[in-house]
Amino acid sequence: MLNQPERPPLICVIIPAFNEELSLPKVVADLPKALIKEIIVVNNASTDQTARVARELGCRVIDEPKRGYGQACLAGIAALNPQTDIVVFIDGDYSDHGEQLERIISPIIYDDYDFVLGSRALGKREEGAMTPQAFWGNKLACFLMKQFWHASYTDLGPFRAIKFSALKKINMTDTNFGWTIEMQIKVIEKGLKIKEVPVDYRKRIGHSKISGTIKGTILASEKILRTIFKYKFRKHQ
Ligand SMILES: Nc1nc2c(ncn2[C@@H]2O[C@H](COP(=O)(O)OP(=O)(O)OP(=O)(O)O)[C@@H](O)[C@H]2O)c(=O)[nH]1
Ligand SMILES: [Mg+2]
Repeated sequence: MLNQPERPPLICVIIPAFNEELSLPKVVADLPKALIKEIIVVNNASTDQTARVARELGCRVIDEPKRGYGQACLAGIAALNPQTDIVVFIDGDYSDHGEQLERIISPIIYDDYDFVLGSRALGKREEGAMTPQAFWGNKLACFLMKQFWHASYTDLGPFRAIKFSALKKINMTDTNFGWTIEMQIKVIEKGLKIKEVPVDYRKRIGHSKISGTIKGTILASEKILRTIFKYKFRKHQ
């Protein structure tokens, strides 16, 4: 595994968080700490006590004043310990099941996968956890990735793991809703070893910011489609 079998892999978790003071304690409590070197909470211009709560939970807090899901993830990556082997992303709203982290990292550790996507389509979804527009929007995005890249994704889920070396190769740039699909397209284009595993999903704690609002749904759908076509039709250097 990871070319360094003499030591256990160094695993860091990045949690992008915008006003998640209520859910963060549960997210952090469920993560299997014995497997994790560090949890980085990126406080994305929160107006609540997200940063204080995260610090009290023993997380490293990075402040990112510029809003955006991808912006927060990029700030987390920039703060990673250079020795990191595996980077895990998980949402801060307690929708993902952090206790399933081992499912996400095991294929990297034992089977040398580069990227593992937690698929909510393959796992159990609590009723109402995903809005129909999010579910079908993701299905459409996966269908287009199949047509354009022969990809066999079933979801654009946020709970995912990637080797740090692979993450450096794909040079992520999206600052908001295109983040998850950018990563999925780029790992294919780089010829990396990809696997999906089932993960469960439940209703978020706190207020919905994207999929539960009309504006969020339109903006996210538009951005996801635009990202697909941008990578499909851009000129290859
Ligand atoms: N919406 C949003 N989320 C952010 C931002 N920065 C960080 N996040 C975090 O990104 C994660 C995903 O955002 P969510 O609002 O849960 O997005 P979603 O899961 O698509 O939709 P809902 O759960 O329905 O709101 C959460 O942990 C947020 O706190 C941001 O600028 N906007
Ligand atoms: Mg959510």
